[in-house]
Amino acid sequence: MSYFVGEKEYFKGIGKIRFEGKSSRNPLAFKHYNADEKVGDKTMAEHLRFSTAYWHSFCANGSDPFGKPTISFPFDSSDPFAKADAAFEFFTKIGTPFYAFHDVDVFDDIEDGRAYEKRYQEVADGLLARQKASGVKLLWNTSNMFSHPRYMNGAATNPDFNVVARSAVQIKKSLEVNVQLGGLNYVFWGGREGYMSLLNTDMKREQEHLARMLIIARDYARSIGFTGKFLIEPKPMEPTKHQYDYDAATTIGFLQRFGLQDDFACNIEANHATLAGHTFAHDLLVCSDAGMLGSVDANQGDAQNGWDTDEFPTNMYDITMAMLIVLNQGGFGLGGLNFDAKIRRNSTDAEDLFLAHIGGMDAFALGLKIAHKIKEDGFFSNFIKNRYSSFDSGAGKRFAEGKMDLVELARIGLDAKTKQTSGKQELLNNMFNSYLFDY
Ligand code: XUL
Ligand code: CO
Repeated sequence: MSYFVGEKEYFKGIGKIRFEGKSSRNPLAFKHYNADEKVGDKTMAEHLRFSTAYWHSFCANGSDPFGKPTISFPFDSSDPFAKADAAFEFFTKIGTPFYAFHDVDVFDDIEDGRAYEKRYQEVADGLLARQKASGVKLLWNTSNMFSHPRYMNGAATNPDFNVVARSAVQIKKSLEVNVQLGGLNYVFWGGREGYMSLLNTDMKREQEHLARMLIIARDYARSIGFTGKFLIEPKPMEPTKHQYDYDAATTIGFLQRFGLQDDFACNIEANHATLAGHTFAHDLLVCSDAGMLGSVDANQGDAQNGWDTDEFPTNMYDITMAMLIVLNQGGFGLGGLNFDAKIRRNSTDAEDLFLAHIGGMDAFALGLKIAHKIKEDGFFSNFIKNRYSSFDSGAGKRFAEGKMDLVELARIGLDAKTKQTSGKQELLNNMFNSYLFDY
């Protein structure tokens, strides 16, 4: 595998990032992520399926509502092929086997729909060549239908049909590119699919239009040979005040209502789950329980801020809980761990992007190892199982299986002896810490 496919090396002075083990003090080495090391019956690379996000790593320049760009790239940002060369150099040096992008991350957006299609195709051909040269694969692509001013009132949920139709240009072309690049999933994140005021919004109609768009996108993609999963990425708000894909439970209900549950699953982003007032683990488990946990946008928010800070993940408690849920469902399937995360605005050294990914990959590798041990030991799963054991036999079992009516249940209740049973939360917290910190 070559480290870079272009003529030029962009990240000079930084070589392939290698595993050196936990005693290493080399900041540009992995302490836990050892791609070929087995955890249970799979290698770490097979379990974790890391992906680099194009938009944060090669597009976001540090500008925010208060300030200008701070981050300068080692490539000409207006040249999509130079950008792609730098991106694939980065993927191969850091060792993320997958990547993900929006259409307008890989080339500058074009107003004219036909010119947009033509340019996207040229760039897609270039991406395919780089995928082949490097072995890096497409975890998912998506269409950015939230940045352009035409989408200020929504894309598929826009009250103006012409805007809905223009958004279809992007979806259709992105699906064609996905099939060409062998994408495993296709993502819909509806940043503007929601409302700011009910005084100007027909919510029912907008949601029905959104479902129509998902249905016809699914049908078209299947007709051109897409065999992967469609993923909806829930987020409660930001940029819209109220987004229709609020959280995992809302999204799953929506998909089931329109009969989309077999083709679609969720892409759960940690910082979106916390914005919805949940934990990362909560939204993961809601999806997993429904058989609809497709993939993860790995990041974390800031406990004191009420917005999407998209920080690289470092919180071992959250990460270990996440990996436990993924292991319990037997892995990611077609999904993976996509670092939808950005370096801070004042992290301006070229190596900072590498350090950020190393931290995230090491944290998930460590979380995987701990979660594997927790699963093997079975302490928590046995505790939970025992807690519900009164439903495993006799009357409790008949109730759970739907073989008991309310009259019989109440009759049993008249003589039932209820007792206090401790939930043992402190014991469980202490046990979890003992796994995390190995004591
Ligand atoms: C926005 C977000 C998006 C999606 C893809 O909060 O997470 O980048 O992941 O559109
Ligand atoms: Co995301």
